[in-house]
Amino acid sequence: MAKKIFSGVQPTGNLHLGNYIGAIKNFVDLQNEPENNCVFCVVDLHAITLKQDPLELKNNIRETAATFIASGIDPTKSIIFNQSLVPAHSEGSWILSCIARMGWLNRMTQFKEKAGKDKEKASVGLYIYPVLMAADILLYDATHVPVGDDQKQHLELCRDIAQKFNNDYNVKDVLVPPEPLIQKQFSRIMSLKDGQKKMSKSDVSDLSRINLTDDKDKIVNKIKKAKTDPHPIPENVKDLDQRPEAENLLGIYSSLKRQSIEKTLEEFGGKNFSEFKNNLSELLVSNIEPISKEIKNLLNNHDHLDKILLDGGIKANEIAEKKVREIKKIIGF
Ligand code: AQP
Repeated sequence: MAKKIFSGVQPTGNLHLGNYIGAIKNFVDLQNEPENNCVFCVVDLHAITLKQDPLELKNNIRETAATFIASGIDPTKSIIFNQSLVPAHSEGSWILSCIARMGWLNRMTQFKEKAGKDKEKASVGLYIYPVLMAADILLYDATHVPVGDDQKQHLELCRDIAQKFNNDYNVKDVLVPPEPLIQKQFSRIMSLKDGQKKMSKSDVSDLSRINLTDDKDKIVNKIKKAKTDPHPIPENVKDLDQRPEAENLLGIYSSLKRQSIEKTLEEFGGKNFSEFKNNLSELLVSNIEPISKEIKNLLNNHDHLDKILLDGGIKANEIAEKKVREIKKIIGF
């Protein structure tokens, strides 16, 4: 069945292996099913929920677009644009913030994590971030949204907002509640330094993540230094319980090899980590180094990248603006 796909990535720098395995690699697979219609957005309006340096933000918008393309997203097949080019996202977000309930937003764990202890000082934008995300998705009638496991709760909220709008205004299916596409396995890649923490752009330690711009030497060094435990690799999945670092590294390997973790354990069960790490490094280098080189290539031509984003923005605007007009008419504007 043809799917309408929407997903976004924040241009906040340091795009990493977690973003690749949890999101971007799946974007490419979905795009390559010819019947699908895909929209991939550099969500720069989301990025400013935390303070950004203007010059860095501009660079990061281009770098995120370059990462999409270098990873295999083809602008002739998919729409690639940055969110701030399409005013309907902000307009739709305001309207939907009048549908969403405070109680729903109060339950969002990502706000709690990102706001930290001092919630009073967090931006209002950070609090209503999931409403903007709902607008992003609903404006394109997206049926499926590929995301990492950390975005599951935001997608449930998006479905609630869509259903409440349809009920409140007594309209059927004007806003389409989307299905999340979250991989069953390897949907949360963990830090290389702490198997209990998500691999994240904002981790102060660069050794905690493989950046998609890392070269061969950096990748090999980071895997060499990645935390493991003193035991050999087990032969059964259940023996990975309580061994989060081992599970994470084996998961990364399995995901890139597109095989089950059981198959990986057949290959490496009983062996020590140094042998496994050599294989993992090789696999990572063969997957990530071509992307990293292509990102650098693409970043040498800003005009080319800006044109891709602008052309994508024009196409996205046509779709999103039409939807906002439909919503405004229903509301009585
Ligand atoms: N560690 C991860 N494992 C699997 N998927 C992940 N994603 C992010 N981290 C992991 C998925 O990547 C997509 C884009 O994420 P984003 O850039 O919009 O924002 P994020 O989730 O806030 O990324 P970070 O790295 O976690 O940033 P910080 O450090 O700022 O919190 C999403 O689909 C996300 O699920």
